[in-house]
Amino acid sequence: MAESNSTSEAVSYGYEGDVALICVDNPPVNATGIAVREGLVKAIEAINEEAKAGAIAIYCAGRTFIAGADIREFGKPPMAPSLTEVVNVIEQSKIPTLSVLHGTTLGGGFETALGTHARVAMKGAKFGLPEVLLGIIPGAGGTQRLPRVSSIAYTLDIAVSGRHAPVEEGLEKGAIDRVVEPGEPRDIAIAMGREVIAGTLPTRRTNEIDVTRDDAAIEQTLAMVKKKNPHLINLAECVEAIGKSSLPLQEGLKAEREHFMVCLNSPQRSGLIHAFFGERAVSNIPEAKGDTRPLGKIGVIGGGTMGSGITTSCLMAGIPVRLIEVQQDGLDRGVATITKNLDGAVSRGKMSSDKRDAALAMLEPSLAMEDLADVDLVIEAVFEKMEIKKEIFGKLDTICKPGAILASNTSYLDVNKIADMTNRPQDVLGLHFFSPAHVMRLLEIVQGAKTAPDALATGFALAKKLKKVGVLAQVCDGFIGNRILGHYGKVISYLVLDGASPAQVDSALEGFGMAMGPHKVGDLAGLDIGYMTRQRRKEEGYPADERYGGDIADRISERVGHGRKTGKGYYLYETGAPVPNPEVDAIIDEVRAEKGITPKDFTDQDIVDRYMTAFIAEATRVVEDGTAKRPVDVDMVFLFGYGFPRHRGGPLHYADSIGAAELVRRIEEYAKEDPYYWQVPALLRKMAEDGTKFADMNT
Ligand code: T1G
Repeated sequence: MAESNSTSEAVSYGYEGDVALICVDNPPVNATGIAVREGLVKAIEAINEEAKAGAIAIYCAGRTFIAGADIREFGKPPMAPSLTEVVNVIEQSKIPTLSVLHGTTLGGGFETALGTHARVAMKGAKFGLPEVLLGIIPGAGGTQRLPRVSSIAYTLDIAVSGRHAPVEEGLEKGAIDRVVEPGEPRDIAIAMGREVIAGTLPTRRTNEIDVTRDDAAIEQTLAMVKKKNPHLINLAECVEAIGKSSLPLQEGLKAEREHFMVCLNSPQRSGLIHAFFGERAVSNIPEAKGDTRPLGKIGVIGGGTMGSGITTSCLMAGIPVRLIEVQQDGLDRGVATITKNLDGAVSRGKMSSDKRDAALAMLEPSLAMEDLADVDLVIEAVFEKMEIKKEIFGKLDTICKPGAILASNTSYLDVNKIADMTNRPQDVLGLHFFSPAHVMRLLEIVQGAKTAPDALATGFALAKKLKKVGVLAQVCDGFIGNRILGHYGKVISYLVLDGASPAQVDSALEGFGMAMGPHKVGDLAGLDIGYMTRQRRKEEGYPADERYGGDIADRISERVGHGRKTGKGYYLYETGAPVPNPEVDAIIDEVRAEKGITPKDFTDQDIVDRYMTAFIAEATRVVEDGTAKRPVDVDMVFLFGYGFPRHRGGPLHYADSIGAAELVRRIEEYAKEDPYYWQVPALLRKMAEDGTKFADMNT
């Protein structure tokens, strides 16, 4: 323990002269679990009892001041004292209290600091109230105390965005009282305690400060959040709570608690916290640990959309890239796209112009594949034709140095076949990026049958360097994401064949939380991509019993256009905003007539239920056959690669809210129409029988 008297396994206190010191030491981020809460209360009470100190300074050991409540406790029965009670005890201490902030003081951590009478922060540290990112709101006084030391407007900014703010900004806004040079938290605690005693560091008790109402800011923010995020109930609850800060403090805290409990009990909280831990869980696997190979310099083959996006991502992470193209004009186009991507990052405030210049300086374009002789890892991002990839990997096998990793960005082709084109299959794996590759965070890391463990671990090391979410996938057509997309994409075509309009399907799924309906997505990406895939599959031969749902889409591509890039597809784009295209209705009627289909009425809920049941069925098979390691890996693929609504946690987290028995019932009902497409996965039937949930498989 850092101090001589421990009041719990995570908190101790001691004295330096007339400054009392309370140290919180609860790795990894000093979250306010029960030991911290109990320890803080006992320490404050003991010091006031002993009455030997003129000031009490709270500091933390380790990498950061308290980074929040312990998220792992959510959903479990609450244990007293609550953090709200702890913060009240700190604030009501007769002896003045202060806190020393370093690292990232977040959520309940910053609320604890707001209970102290002065907040001193180290230069470069950050603070925030990110609870809304977890589907909740600040629940230990943040919505009531920050307006008192700063303003309602600033509290709305910080608490509704959930952003991490620099302490220097907080100083300007009154949230922080002093910013000091970085140093040992304990030393700073002693010095600042002495300043409180000397009166050179002023103290303020928020329960003695009234709030200036700002109803305009409240109303304006309420309107904004309801428009921007209609699915997230917690944002409005947060704004309402902040609006009650003009009440006396204890009444305001009570009101905050009521708003907090509405959110805590919502499925959104469960989904967003699953997303928080899931993002970390996917790389917390044995395959991602252990020895890795160097990542000093990377080669990228292909300067098209994907190759230039991948190159941009590596350059932004500070990794030099040698970009290979076969023609000068292709190479020039690639360099121009990369330059545009980097300029976009600067204009979006994602990087400084100096960093952009430095990144560009690390780009070495070349027409000679031989220039890849000294790179540590090559990412092939050329046309999705197996013959082309086999030829390239055959050459790389002779050009690249021993131990260099050879990766393909293929989105569905067999990585094992590619590996067999080389004498080094142990160096080969798939690194499937998602377009735009310098923006989308998902990276499917595809393990070949012979991929060496250190090569696979290096794939995860690269994901971390690129700040991507690396998910392990096994080889199959489409790996995890595209395989499941390929399945549920069919149910969308069946819905339109059987009676729904493309616009109704889009609107129903956007109401479920999808950022954009599938037909709008198709128009945006280009309908020709799906058209070519369907023709390829036709050549390979669809299963005889499979109901072909592509006739409508085929005729749209053949007669109308490929979406936005040709000015029309499912929608018309003359005015910019998408308008349903009447030509499509004529095609739909024509195909239904040819197939003798009498259109049925579907409610929006019918559409969501069929879509999600198909989605979950294939996702279950992907877990069942081991293509994905666990349900959480499938969830993260769709949160970080496909725009699945984050507050739903992902398709299999959402499946647990429906239950396996109901899902089996639905599939059996739908199977009466189409027994080939609607089949119950064995795993799902077993779950229905034994009551297990997907969450039980995520350990
Ligand atoms: N509770 C429990 N575990 C946490 C945690 C938390 N609040 N924050 C981080 N961890 C774990 C994380 O799972 C990982 O564990 C390890 O710490 C390192 O985290 C009442 C109710 C602080 C910026 O939302 O944003 O307070 O995988 O890998 O990239 O109003 O963690 O090693 O086993 O992310 O350096 C509000 C969430 C909570 C902050 C550090 N606080 N955490 O990032 O490391 S709600 C938050 C973060 C609340 C009050 C309400 C980040 C970080 P493991 P890491 P990092």
